[in-house]
Amino acid sequence: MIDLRSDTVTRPTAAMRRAMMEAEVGDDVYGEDPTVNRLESRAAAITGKEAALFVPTGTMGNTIAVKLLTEHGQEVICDSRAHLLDYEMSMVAWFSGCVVRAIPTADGVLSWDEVRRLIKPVNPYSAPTGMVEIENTHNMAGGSVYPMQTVRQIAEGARERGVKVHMDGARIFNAAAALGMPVKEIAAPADTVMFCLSKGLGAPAGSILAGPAELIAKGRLYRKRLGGGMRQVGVLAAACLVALDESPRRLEEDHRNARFLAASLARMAGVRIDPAAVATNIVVFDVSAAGLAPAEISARLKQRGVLLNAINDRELRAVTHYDVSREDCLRAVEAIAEVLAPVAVGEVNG
Ligand code: TLP
Repeated sequence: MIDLRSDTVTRPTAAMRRAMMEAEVGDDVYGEDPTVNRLESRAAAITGKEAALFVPTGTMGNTIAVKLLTEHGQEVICDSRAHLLDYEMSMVAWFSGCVVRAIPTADGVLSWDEVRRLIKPVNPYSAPTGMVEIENTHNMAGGSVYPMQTVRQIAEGARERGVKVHMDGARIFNAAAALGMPVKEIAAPADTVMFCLSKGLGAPAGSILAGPAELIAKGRLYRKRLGGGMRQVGVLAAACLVALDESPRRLEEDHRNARFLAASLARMAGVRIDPAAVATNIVVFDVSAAGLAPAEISARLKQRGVLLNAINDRELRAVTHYDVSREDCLRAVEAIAEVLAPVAVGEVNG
């Protein structure tokens, strides 16, 4: 099977498995797991923040960030296809008691002008704005990367108005590779940043929430409340340390494979995609003119050994990662062409 459903499907490398076996561990709820402590200091340094917290998932990292940066009854501004809004089981409301103000965007990238118009001060009617969330790279918008100037404008404008900024940097290392810029520079304007070790970096599980030390100390308590106190979790942190050492430098290869997929898809009848907009490892393409529903295309591809997810009734998403080679991408392109070809000439005839 060629698995392009997500970069979450990557399996730990031999080096990660070795590190897991040899990990020095302790009870992390007591703060005594030396490998977790090493990972957290390393993550703080990488993100340029005072402190970092190891959490089991990106969802938990975002959930804790929203709780730390808002008060009950406030509003969170984000893009309308944000992971926080569509894929996190309404934790913004459930855990933090906030509502989401979603801004539709073409490419997942908010502008300060749009955000500025929606920021609400305290008044007797509205939910006051507590925070803005920036998803960088943006998953469902096709791995788009925020221009740094936009991040800085949003963060500066928000700060002037007493509004916090959280960056969902699940794939911030992909943004760093695309921009040729260190992660800490990308995260600098945000109050808190979450990144995942379990996506393109390939660790079996784990994410990081980084920010000011005082907030992260409080975040540790929320992590416990959410059931995320993990004891001898150095076995996972050890794999995450290997992921930080080895994986970022090869992300550009995933990006090249994604560009290859996008360029090949752009030549197919019934497919709409702008290959120039593919900046990282996610390729979202529109098949509404193909005459087959995305879910049906996905099912037919599965029969040909290619896994791809439909993300709505118009689009499919292909994600490249270290378990798919250029050869695999070529085979995936051939399979997609095969599935779409009879439709393009009118399947009804056959
Ligand atoms: N994304 C997953 C699915 O949940 C859709 C994927 O396959 O891409 N922020 C962003 C931007 C994400 O893409 C994800 C996961 C998360 C947060 C949540 O991370 P986990 O899955 O660790 O909770």
